[in-house]
Amino acid sequence: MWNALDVPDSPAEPFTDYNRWRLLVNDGGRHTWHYLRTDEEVERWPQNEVDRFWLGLKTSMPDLPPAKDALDAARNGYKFYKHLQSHDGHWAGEYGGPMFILPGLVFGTYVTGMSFKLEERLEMARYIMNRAHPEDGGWGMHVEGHSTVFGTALNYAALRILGVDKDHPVCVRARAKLHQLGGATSIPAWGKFWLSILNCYDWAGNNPVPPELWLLPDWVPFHPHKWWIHVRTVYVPMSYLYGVKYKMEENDLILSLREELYTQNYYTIDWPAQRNNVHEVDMYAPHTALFDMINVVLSSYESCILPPLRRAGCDAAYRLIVMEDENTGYQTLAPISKMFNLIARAHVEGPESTAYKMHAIRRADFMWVGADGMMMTGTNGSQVWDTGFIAQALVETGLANEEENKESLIKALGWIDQAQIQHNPKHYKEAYRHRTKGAWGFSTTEQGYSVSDCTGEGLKAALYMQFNLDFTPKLISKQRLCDAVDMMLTLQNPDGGFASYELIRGPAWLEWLNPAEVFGNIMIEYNYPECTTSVITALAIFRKHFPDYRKDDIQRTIDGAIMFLHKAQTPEGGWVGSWGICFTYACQFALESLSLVGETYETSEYSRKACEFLLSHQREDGGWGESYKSCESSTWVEHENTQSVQTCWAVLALMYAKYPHPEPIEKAVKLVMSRQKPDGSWPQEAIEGVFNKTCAIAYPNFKFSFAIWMLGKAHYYLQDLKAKKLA
Ligand code: LAN
Repeated sequence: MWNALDVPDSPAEPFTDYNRWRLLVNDGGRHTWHYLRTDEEVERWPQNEVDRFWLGLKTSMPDLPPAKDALDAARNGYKFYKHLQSHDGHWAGEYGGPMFILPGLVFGTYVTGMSFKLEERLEMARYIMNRAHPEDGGWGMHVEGHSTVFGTALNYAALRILGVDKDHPVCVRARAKLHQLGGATSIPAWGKFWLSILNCYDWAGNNPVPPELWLLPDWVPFHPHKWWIHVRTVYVPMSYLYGVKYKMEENDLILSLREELYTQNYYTIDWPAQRNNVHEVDMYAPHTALFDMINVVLSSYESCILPPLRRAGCDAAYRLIVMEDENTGYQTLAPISKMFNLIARAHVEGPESTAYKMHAIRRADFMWVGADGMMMTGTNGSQVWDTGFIAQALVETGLANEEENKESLIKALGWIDQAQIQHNPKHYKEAYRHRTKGAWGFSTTEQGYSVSDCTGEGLKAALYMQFNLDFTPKLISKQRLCDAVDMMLTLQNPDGGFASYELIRGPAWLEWLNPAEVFGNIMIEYNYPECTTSVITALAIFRKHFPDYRKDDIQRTIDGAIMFLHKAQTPEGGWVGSWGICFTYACQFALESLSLVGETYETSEYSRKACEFLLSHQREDGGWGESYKSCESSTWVEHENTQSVQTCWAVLALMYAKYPHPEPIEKAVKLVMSRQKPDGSWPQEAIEGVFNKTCAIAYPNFKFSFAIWMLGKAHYYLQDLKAKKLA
């Protein structure tokens, strides 16, 4: 057990000295936060603007002369944002939002006997406290969500393990909320799983997660290699841990948690009756009858498992765990699988092994200190994504050519150059991986997963910086640009759309077997308007420079994608966003795609309908604002406040569609300019992103990149409209 943390009642002020935290950026954009304990270290390693900004400390960026016009506002925006560029050329950023990730870091660390530095523990506790729901003291699925059993039980247990006393006011309040919800028995499946690992929930209360599925021949339609990559990658270590029924040893804290988390006596709970007990506040995707039936069958198998078969299943899962670790430098695809893999490796190989040590070290890639404490991030960063957008924004707005920005562009290109993945994974087909050669991922090359749209945005950024600017070195060879194209062309699905990491591998009915009641559309890949657009716009720009390379393939791909986008438009005229909130996000992408084939407001019914749809949601103040709830229900839900980032997406969409009337755009530009602070930055507003329908996730750099992009572009767009009118 870790020693008790004596923390103040209020988490408002840092529990550590914030002047001592530093973000170390190395190895291709790797982020790790360090706490400097001695004054000597502080002197040797001064805090910089990047540290100060993300820690929420006062930056030293001066107030700027007020912007005269939209382009000037974009320029001021970049004067500020340039200071957030790291020395290696990329933009770092906080990638928080989900509230079910940090508990996993705490639990995995605890059950395997790893440790945290005291300052990390203090700030993790503070982060959790700061995120308690102001009204009821519980926690939700994500930072803006309502309190759920999932969020509350996991974060409560994490706080206690971190060392916060059960009589601390935050714990008392949270426990009351949890008990009001009926206690942890009705926690959703992934919560049951974590609590079982902690030995605070009986394995008999879980639906089976049999590792034997890995022994099925690959052609079986529901073989797990056909599942969406995130579910599959989480399922691999889960099935191993379930197979061995891993649980940590009892200790006083665990015994106490068994009392604190439940409203009834832990030892009298009817565990098998809890398997499908999920509280309605948590429920998004209820089990289907088919899934429940399968679980009945699998549960009876659990009482008479064939030990050699189970062993073989566990061995197969374990082999995949090892391959995943080796493919990703022990970070794995995302933070949930990271911690499950870590536990499995520790269980098999012990604390002296390289795997244990590497896993312990690579936890740091996900540990981010923000203004409210230390969180675990959704991936090891969003490096390519953020750098790709701002690079394109600077080139398209002409700001890239301004003398004072040239050096930053050269650095950004250098970073994008090294961020292209040039090889296929070490363990490739045998680990069920898709090609990576030529791709860009979402974060770093070491993490090494190709994503369709990250390749598109990475390629566009590279092409823009290499070909549209005369002062940049031409770092990326034609061959490598062609590799990116080849890679993207492998990802088109038969109906023309593009999914996220891979082709859609499994049948649609696999969604009926979704075990995670809290997420929707997770069992297989789906086509997304966003991903589809990033790919085909990149292909179109590539084609301008290399018109002969795979000419017919590129044309066929674009045509197919446009057909997909036509079909995906909702009857109201919008597109449902899956990775950003929500319609404004997806419309921006879809209309960019349509513009590629000359479909604009004046030439295409699809484009016109989309513009009318967007304009019907423009507010009096000129902006747009939709809630993350739009993503849950796939229907427009207004946010109580206008959002700058969404306003930028909507205006970009209208400009892609060549919307001919200036007024709505002018109004929106004014709104975004009015939100700019005197130092050129924009304040943080509501959360920007989403995944799996229900979980919001933060893209705090969007408020810079999309504002700069939109304002700079709108400046010229409005000038053109005026000129046309005069002519
Ligand atoms: C991301 C982040 C980036 C995102 C985009 C590139 C924006 C998107 O267009 C494609 C999908 C992708 C790569 C994506 C997929 C799902 C992720 C990895 C995340 C939203 C970040 C966190 C999330 C991951 C699933 C979180 C872990 C939780 C589980 C349910 C396993």
